[in-house]
Amino acid sequence: MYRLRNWLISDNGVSEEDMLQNGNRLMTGNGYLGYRGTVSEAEPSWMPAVIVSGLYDRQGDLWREPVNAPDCLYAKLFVRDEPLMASGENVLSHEQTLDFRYGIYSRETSWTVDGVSVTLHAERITDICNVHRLCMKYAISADAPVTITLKQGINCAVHDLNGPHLGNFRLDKDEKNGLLVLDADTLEKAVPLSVACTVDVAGDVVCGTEVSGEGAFHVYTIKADKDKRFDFFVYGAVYSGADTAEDCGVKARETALSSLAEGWESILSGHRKKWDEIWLKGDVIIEGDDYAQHALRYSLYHLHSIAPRHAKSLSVPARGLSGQTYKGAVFWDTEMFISPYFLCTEPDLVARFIRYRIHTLPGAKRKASEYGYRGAFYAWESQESGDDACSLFNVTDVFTGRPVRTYFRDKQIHISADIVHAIRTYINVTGDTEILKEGAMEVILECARFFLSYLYYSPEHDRYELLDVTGPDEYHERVNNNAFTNRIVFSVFETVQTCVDLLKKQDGGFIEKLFAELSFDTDMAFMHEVMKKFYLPQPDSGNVIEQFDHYFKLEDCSLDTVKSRLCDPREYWGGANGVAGNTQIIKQADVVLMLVLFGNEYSDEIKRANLAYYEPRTEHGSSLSNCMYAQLSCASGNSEWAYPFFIKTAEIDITGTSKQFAGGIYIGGTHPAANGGAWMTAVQGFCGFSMNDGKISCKPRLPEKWKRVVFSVVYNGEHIEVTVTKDGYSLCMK
Ligand code: IFM
Repeated sequence: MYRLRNWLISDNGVSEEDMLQNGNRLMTGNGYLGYRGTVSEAEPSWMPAVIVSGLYDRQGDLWREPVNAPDCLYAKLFVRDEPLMASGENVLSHEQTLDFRYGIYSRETSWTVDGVSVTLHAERITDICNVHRLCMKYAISADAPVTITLKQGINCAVHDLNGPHLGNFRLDKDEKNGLLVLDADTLEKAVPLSVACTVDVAGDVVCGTEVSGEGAFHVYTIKADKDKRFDFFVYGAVYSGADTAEDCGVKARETALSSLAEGWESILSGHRKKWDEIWLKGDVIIEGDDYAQHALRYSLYHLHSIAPRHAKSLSVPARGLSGQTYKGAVFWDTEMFISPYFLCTEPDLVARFIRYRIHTLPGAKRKASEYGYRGAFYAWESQESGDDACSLFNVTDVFTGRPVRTYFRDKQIHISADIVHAIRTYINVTGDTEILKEGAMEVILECARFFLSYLYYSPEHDRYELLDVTGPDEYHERVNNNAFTNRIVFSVFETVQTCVDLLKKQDGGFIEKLFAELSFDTDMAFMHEVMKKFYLPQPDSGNVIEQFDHYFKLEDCSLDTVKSRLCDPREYWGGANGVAGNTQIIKQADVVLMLVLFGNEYSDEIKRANLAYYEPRTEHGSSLSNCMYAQLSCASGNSEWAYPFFIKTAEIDITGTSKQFAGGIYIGGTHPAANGGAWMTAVQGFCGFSMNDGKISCKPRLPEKWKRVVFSVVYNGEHIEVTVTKDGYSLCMK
């Protein structure tokens, strides 16, 4: 069972299910590597993983997914050839803990063997200073004489969802330095990956080496006894051809050896210092509500542990670096749910996300043309090239085991508009128009062009419409005039106009040249025509906005009724045969999301009417949903109603109770979008914080329990501390 206190989260579970959950709950990461919170002797079925950001591979015709590197911190104890496992029957006590202030994972396990108790205390970090580095302290003690064997090294027996992904293994040993280096190549594109490790051990131990199909290991014989402790310090390194043009093996070797020379204490102290700096900019203090405080900080920890500070152009996958779920792909989650926090605290990270979209523009153009459109249709599930990793059959029917045709890839056209929305918000807040010249202006124009070629002119209504789309509510596919999609696409056209005007003032030559290169003049003229007659669904007489054409005509039954129709708890609710498809039950915030994003265009009355209508009809089957209901509720004056939605969002990776399967496909992992949603709700929702039109403001509407909230933002390059109470707010330069 897990326990949360201050900056610590612990769990003492040993079942396979616990191991799986703790892999997410206790994970450490540094934006480049994600190391799951599994014990170091983990069986492959417990899903240990070292996920390398930006490196993907495909096995045969299975789904492309991120590469799980061989584990260089692998370690397993034996007494008389019997392994000591966290799940063993001879376990006396076991606990794993994550210190999420500093990203330090630790575990303490005691076993009894023939009346002798053996204790292991291990600590490890995914170094936030040198992102290629993994380090572990592994301390063994016993209360009586016993001979213990430790097998430590590079373990290749990793569990892949759709693997394996590596081949052409080459091993290099450097006995003098106790170094093991394993080089391998990915199967699909032969991208090199190298892993190295070396060990520093104080005390009287005998060391041998073991090389097998499972990997390369040092094998230590330890004569343990009362009052003796054996401290092993393991220094590992990972490099891939996706992040360096240099020889990965050489780099991994150098990093492992330089870490050995530097030593655990110094590395740990640098790592802590960097985390202190991160929290200085990124922390949020909530006074009066300890649980909310810990849960929010824990959410922010997860965001920081995947933030790609090491790369100029990289984004974050929907399940962070917690595994291979969702193909390690980048979704709209980044732009709509994760970017707002970083935009206020470390805007450089948002620039990196935008550059990733600039860099993947060719993939988006290929996708548009594949479907017969012009411009840029971004991947629903994007990997390193921007080609869509989303399969046409993205869920499995639980009854037949057959793939189900889904339309996420083909019809969630709002993805291109979400990206433009994020660019526009970035420019509004930072004033950094250079990014437009780096390629973001081209992204905006190509996205606009895509929508201009996608839309439909309805002669009957004399208006432009968007037909055959899927909105955020994925249970209703291929609908017409999804209110959210129409509004956000309209905002793409508005953004074109705003950014063109801005650049004309700053550097007219640039925009003229770009228009000429892209032959955009005709599109621009057409866009102006379209804007005059673009259809934006409006509230009805009861102030409710219909989610899409004829949504109100669908069966209006309760969530419980729909649930009662399920024949299997893992059944997929959407698509042609799903239980929700022909009803008004929706998966996640859709109209509500639109009202949050474009809040200043709608009255509180409209906001309240839509909340009241849609919430009982929402499953919240996506982790992206609760935070939007919470924010809209705050914006329309009801913080108490919002509070439980906030808690559900902030605790999602603590409780681990979110959906683990979508129609037979494993979707577990961490939830960065919800982590970002927790921040949005606390800061933008409860504090009513906004940074718009050159000024910062707050409209406090704190929940009853909250006395004071303190957070930092970067504005015009300055760090500002914002303090919000029930009665007002103050700003202070840091
Ligand atoms: O992007 C989301 C989507 O909105 C709902 N399904 C999960 C995706 C990844 O988080």
